[in-house]
Amino acid sequence: MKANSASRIIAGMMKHLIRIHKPHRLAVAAIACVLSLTAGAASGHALDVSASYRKNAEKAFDGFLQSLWPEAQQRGISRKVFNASVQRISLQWDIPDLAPPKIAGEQPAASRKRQAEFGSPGRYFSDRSLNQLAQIGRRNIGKYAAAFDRIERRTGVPRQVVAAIWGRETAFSNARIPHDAMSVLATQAFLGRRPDFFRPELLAIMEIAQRGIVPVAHLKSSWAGAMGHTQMLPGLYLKYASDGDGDGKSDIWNSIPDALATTATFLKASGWRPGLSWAYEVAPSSALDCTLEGPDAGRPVADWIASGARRVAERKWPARINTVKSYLIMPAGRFGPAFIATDNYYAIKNYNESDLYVLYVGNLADRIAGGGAFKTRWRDVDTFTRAAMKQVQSRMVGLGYNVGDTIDGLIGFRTRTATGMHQKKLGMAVDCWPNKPFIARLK
Ligand SMILES: [Ca+2]
Repeated sequence: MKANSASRIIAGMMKHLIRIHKPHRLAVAAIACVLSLTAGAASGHALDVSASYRKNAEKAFDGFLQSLWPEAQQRGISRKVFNASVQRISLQWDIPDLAPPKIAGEQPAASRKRQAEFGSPGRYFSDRSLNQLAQIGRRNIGKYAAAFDRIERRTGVPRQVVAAIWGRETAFSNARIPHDAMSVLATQAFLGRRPDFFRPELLAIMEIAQRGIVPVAHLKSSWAGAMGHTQMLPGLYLKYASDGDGDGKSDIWNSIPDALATTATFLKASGWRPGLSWAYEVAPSSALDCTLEGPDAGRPVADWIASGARRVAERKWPARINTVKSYLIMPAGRFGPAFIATDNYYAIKNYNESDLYVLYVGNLADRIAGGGAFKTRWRDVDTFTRAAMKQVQSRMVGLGYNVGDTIDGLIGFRTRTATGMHQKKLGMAVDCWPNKPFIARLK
């Protein structure tokens, strides 16, 4: 693919999120892969609102912004900074994931949520793009060696892991982040699907403006409000801001070392344990009970080994690992790789709650360190829309199973373990994946 046409395709994909500038030839395919994984990247999600709704909403929005003043004041934000923030904020009607409230008797339909079919996690793990990203990652680890040395000394988080998050989030800063963070966060807090989540983030970015770390015009984000080279929300920045280049301030928007240091500080605070891998892939022949997957069934590694856990490719377990608390992870049930994960798995998961995100970052980190693909192949599984999977989950809740805090249509570990438990009860093969023959038995 020619670089020109590739960057056109990428730019089209990223209409609402990020634009590529000066793509490195090698980086183009890898970047396209990373960015296509980014939620909401697809276009065609804009709201369809009448002129009257728009006018009334703009007016109500002004009232909403003014109503934030008491909380802003409590946070130490001055009237001057508050007024300047309110003045620069404008509703961003074209960002995805909006669900406008009823205003003056009118309520437009929410913007379409992406109803992508999802199936085997295998499609996220393209060897070609992961290897290209790993190559770019190694080059950047060389380029920023001094910063990574300091970060590792301070946090104990390996450079490969921090670099992998950087690669996954912005393709090593090859992506440009075009949105005004304040306006995006205000829009999400007023018109978005999760106003309660975004309201404190909006106040947090006003607090960042109050601190005057960078000019307010530098506060750029994705359409979902994530900022800087490693894409952090304002609330996380306020908690974990770190100085990676030693100039005394934490500028995650302009300084790559600062962004990397802040991300590593977050991982350390999320329970990163130095000296341990994020996970150890285990052979399918280990035949571990897939209903024991997840954070609730943690136990010492020695217990898994006693239950038959063997590492892939005859690898040895590291020394002194027997007493380390660990967890079984089987993202595709018995239809893909299985892992004995450490607390470091959940530290990465704290950055992004998707198991596939953790696996992607973990595998990219391993590849940057010289490793390769997972040894067990992802096999084909039946695919579902979220709406269809929600129905399946509702039926399982009706049978008394816990499929997670919400019926979300995603096949997370609770849906997988509940599937396995019901398969046991029905006398079916226990694979912990809700394939069609299993769903047929739910009716
Ligand atoms: Ca700095």
